[in-house]
Amino acid sequence: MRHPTGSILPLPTEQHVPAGAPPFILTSASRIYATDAVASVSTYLATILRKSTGFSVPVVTAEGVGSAAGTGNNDQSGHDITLLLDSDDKAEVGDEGYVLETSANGALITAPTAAGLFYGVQSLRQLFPAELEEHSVQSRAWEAIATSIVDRPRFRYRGAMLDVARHFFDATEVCAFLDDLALFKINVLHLHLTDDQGWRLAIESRPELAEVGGANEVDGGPGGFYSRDDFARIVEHAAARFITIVPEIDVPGHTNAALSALPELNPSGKAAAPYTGTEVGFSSLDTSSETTWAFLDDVIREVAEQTPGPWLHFGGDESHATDPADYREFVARASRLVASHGKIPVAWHEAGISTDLAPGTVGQYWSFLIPENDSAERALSFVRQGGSLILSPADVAYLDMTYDESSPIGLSWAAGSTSVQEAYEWEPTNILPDAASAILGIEAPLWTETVRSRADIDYLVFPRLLAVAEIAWSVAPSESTRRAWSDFAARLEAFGPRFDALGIRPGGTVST
Ligand code: TNX
Repeated sequence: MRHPTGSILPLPTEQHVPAGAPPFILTSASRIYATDAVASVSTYLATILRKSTGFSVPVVTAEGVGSAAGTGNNDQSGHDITLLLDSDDKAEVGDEGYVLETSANGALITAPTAAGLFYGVQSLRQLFPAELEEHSVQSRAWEAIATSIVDRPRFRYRGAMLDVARHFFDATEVCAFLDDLALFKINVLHLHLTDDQGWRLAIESRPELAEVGGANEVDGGPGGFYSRDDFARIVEHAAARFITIVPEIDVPGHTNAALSALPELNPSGKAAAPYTGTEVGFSSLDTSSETTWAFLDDVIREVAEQTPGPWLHFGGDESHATDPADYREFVARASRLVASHGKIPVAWHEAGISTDLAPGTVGQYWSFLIPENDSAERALSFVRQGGSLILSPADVAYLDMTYDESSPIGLSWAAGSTSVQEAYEWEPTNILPDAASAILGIEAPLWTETVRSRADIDYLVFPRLLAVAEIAWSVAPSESTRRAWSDFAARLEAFGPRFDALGIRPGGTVST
């Protein structure tokens, strides 16, 4: 299959392309019809359309906006786009799905929620020529193939993670990353905010954490941190794209930056030396010290205050410098602390060693497709304690792995390199079959030991994130013949010009 027209990533649940039907055409007379209730989605769409078409694309927010495309309601013409909230769709498309129809009569997106309309907008975007994504006005015709789509996500949690601790990326860079994630219907960005090399979020009650602990990164660069305003900007930018920010404060290991900023956290009373290497597993909070718990209470309270989303991640990975019995007690107490500040605790799967976690604590699994050591047991422990699971199998979902031996950046500890095909061809429910119904969703983490710039991020994230996005959004392979590598690879190849227009230089090559 070569260069399919009207193809969309991630694959929609159902798509019909009527043979020979004339396309929808966006013109200088086109308008967006929508109600005020979805103003954020209509202005978002208008902004995207205006930038490359140069058309004015006014948003018309009349009440009782037409109930069908091109019926002539509200003077709509065949060149207009209508965004319509319709709760009747809910049974068919759930909370985040949508129905999209394009034809010579107009473009119509209906959905029960604004989020659903937003995802419909992402699909509509991909029906136009790639030049739609350019940042300057392009002179060409703007046709979208006639098609009808009914679409809904498979998983509730469709995540990416950015490690801003090993190398710092400022709020502007994170917002640009959010813009790209939105295209693929990703709805969570997990920010790994603290690690041995850096503490990246200002904590008002403990200013040294960010001011001292943030002034470093891997290889000794300047680092940096988010002020409260910066973080609010990220949260807001994400919310406008229906993306939830999940902040992570990694404890009790991965804490050298905190230990270097606050002398009182060290049993010796002396600040630890800053760390700019890439080893893991050497630092630990003093788990039995009430000074540690007073610090954690301040931090978790302030992070929870700045987080509108339901989840707060407290890490818990690779705490090799913490005594095992202390670790067990620590993660139980930390989960309760997070819950006491009104958030659902999330932790890496190691924390499942505790049977006393706050009920409902979510586990993030990062072992392999075939679980190593006792990782399956630890992951299942979250489910037994009323929690669900986020799956990030490192051998296929870790975006910081190299593609192959020729990749200039990336790591390879997770069973070697990860090709685009390997990133695509895995099925979440096969990893821990006993917990298949407890899967909240999947997440692709980008650790940044070797990642220094936006270009580095793009190289490792794209196109593999699209593979993970399709696993998270689209139906299981058993339910559609199109949910297969050959079909995905053809759609990815057709997407190439869109990466160019977006200014993204992807890393992996795809051979079909
Ligand atoms: C393991 S995965 C880590 C990180 C590293 C990553 C590098 C996990 C929970 N911890 O500290 O950055 O490997 O791939």
